[in-house]
Amino acid sequence: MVKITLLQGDITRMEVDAIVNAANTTLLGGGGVDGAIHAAAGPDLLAECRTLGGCPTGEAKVTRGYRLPARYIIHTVGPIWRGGHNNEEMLLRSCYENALKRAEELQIETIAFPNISTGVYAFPKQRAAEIALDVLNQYAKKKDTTLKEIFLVCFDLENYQIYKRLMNI
Ligand code: AR6
Repeated sequence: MVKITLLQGDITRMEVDAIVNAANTTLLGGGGVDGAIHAAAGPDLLAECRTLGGCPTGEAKVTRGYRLPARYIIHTVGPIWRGGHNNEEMLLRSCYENALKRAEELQIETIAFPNISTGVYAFPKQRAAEIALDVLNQYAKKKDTTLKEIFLVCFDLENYQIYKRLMNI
């Protein structure tokens, strides 16, 4: 069983093996959590990102964490919300699934997720939380994984309260 822990705070401060970034398809930085991660990790992160050739929506790619406490960053690209009939839900699900795949390949024990797509990309927060918890609760039942704990790090109070309600805490 993998433990799922809800927190409110800044994901760049997390002392975990990997943090997940909500990036864009260029992987060359931006605002929101992406901007905060690049600012905290330092310029060597951008240099490594330039070698990756971008990342399609729903997929995930790994870099080192540089000046972050986290050893790795798993960059995923959430869907931009365009009304809900453009495969947004499946793509958001893929972000969580593919980030977990990368974590398994790295054979790490702890990972922290932000609330992918719920900022600049405007995915409705309640629905995004339901999708994230659906994937993570399913994954938590797995026995053949090195992962021991998954942290859900909410930056804004609204997301934190949505997750608290959905997790009955
Ligand atoms: N720690 C944890 N969560 C954070 C932090 C932080 N330091 N800062 C913001 N959040 P967003 P998106 C939360 O906009 O919607 C970027 O420009 C925030 O409250 O960062 O996937 C990229 O380059 C929200 O709940 O990502 C892309 O162009 C969540 O992170 C685009 O934004 C996601 O908000 C991606 O948009």
